[in-house]
Amino acid sequence: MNRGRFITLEGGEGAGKTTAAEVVERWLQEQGRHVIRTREPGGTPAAEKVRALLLDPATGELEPMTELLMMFAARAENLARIIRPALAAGQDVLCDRFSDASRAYQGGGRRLGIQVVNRLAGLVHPDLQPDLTLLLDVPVAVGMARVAERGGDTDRFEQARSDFLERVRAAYLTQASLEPERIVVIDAGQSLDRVRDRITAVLSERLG
Ligand code: Z5A
Repeated sequence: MNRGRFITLEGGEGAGKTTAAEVVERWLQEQGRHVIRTREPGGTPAAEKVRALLLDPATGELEPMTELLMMFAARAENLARIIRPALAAGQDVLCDRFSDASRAYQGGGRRLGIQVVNRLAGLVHPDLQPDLTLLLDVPVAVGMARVAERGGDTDRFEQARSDFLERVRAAYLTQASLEPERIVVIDAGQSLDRVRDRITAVLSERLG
C-alpha cells in the first residue's frame, strides 16, 4: 500500500490556519482521500497535556531548551500514535503545525538557532518530512489585530511581544526560501476568499 501524504500548516498568530485546514481537508476529501487531522503540540491525550502546560500563561517563563524539548516530546507521541500509523495505512495526514513551528518559534523567536532544532528533528523523525507545507504569511501587526478582534483569553505565545513574533515570521520565511519544493508561502493578508482560492490552486498544482 502507498503511504498517505503528510501535509502541514504553518504560520504566525492570526494567520488563518483554522480556515486553511478546512479548505485542505475538504479538497482532499473531494479527491476521495481519507484525511486524519491532528495538531501540534497535541494530538494524543498525553501530548494534549503537554500542550496545556505549554500554552497556560500560569506556566510562566520556560527555558527555551525546555520549551523545545517539550514540543518534541509531544511530537514524538503524535508521530508514534497518530501520524505514522495513519500514513502507513495509506491515509493523508493534515497537521496544524509541525517541526517548522519549532524552527520558527524556538529556533528564531527564542533564538536557539535552527541547527539545534534540526538536530532534534533528525533524532525524532529522521525518515519523515512533510510532503507539502503551506506557510500562511501575514504581517505581525495584522495577525495580532485579528487575534485581538477574535477575543477570548490569550495563551502564553499570544502574549509574546511583537519583536519575538517578527523573529518567528523571519525564521519561517527563511525556512521557506531554503525549501521551496516543500514549503509554499501563501499571502494570508488577503481576503479569506482569495486565501481559499490560492490554497486550492496550490493543492491542485502540487497534489492534483
Ligand atoms: N508552537 C511552538 O512554539 N513550537 C512548536 O513546535 C509548535 C507550536 C508545534 C499553539 O499553536 C502555539 O504553540 C503557537 C506556536 C507554539 N503559538 N501561538 N499562539 P496553535 O496553532 O494552537 O496557536 P495559534 O497559531 O494561536 O492558532 P490559532 O489562534 O488558531 O491561529 P490561526 O488558526 O492561524 O488563526 P485563525 O483562528 O484561523 O484566525 C484568527 C482570526 O483571524 C479568526 O477570527 C479568523 O476569522 C480571522 N482571519 C483569518 N484569516 C483571515 C483573513 N484572511 N482575513 C480576515 N480575517 C481572517
